[in-house]
Amino acid sequence: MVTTEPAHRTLLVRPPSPALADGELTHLERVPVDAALAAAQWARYVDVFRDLGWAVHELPAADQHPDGVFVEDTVVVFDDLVVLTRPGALSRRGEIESMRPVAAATGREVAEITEPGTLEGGDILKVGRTAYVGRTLRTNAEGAAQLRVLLEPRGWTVVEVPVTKALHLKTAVTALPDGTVIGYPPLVDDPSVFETFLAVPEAEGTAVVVLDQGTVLLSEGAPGTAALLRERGLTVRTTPVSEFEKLEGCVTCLSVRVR
Ligand code: CIR
Repeated sequence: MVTTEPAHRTLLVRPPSPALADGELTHLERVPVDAALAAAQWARYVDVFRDLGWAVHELPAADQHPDGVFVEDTVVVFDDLVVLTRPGALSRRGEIESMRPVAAATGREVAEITEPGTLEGGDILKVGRTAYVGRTLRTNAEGAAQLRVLLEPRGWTVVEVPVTKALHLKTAVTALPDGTVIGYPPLVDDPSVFETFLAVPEAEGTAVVVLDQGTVLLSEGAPGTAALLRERGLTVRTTPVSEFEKLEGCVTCLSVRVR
């Protein structure tokens, strides 16, 4: 049987700013960033999805926002609800403006985190109907509370997770297609908050994007994690994101997957 992949999955992305090297840093030391390499890595990352039949929606470049490429932090999708965030990093607040029309164009209901709440998408990990919300320097109690008010009536369970060793919750943990939470132990405050937890051997291995029930996308910088996940029967695709990892980014934060 021949099946054609309908473009019912849309990838929201924004090209890297020429000022990427000036992006925010919280836990890492600043090191030189190769802007040309970053642009090439970004294009390769987008191609992974394009080749799989995803529709790609490219947001306008936001050259004045060094961290604008990390679109995951600005919007989070829950079923038919799109939540525009309010970044905790002041330098990132302006990224929301250009995301507003994109959120509206999804045709879904749009809600927005408002002052004094702050919340960044990197702090939201969805596992089944549970939304784990990292409490970090970027996502405050009020932001988490506003999200809870939006999600609980829609049948979501909201679990707040203290995060002190990583920028975002999803810098420390993400989830495999079967819901197993994976993380790099030195970055995880308390793995027992998750129903299941699998330790991976590299910090770069904590972030996976679920491409389908049997396939994940992982940083090229995590060969040990790739081997571990393959042993579990997963197909692992890898892509280089070293220039974004220097800015505390990863494979999840370079896009928002609308499906
Ligand atoms: C920041 O500190 O905001 C950026 N340099 C990195 C954001 C990474 N976002 C993410 O993992 N969701």
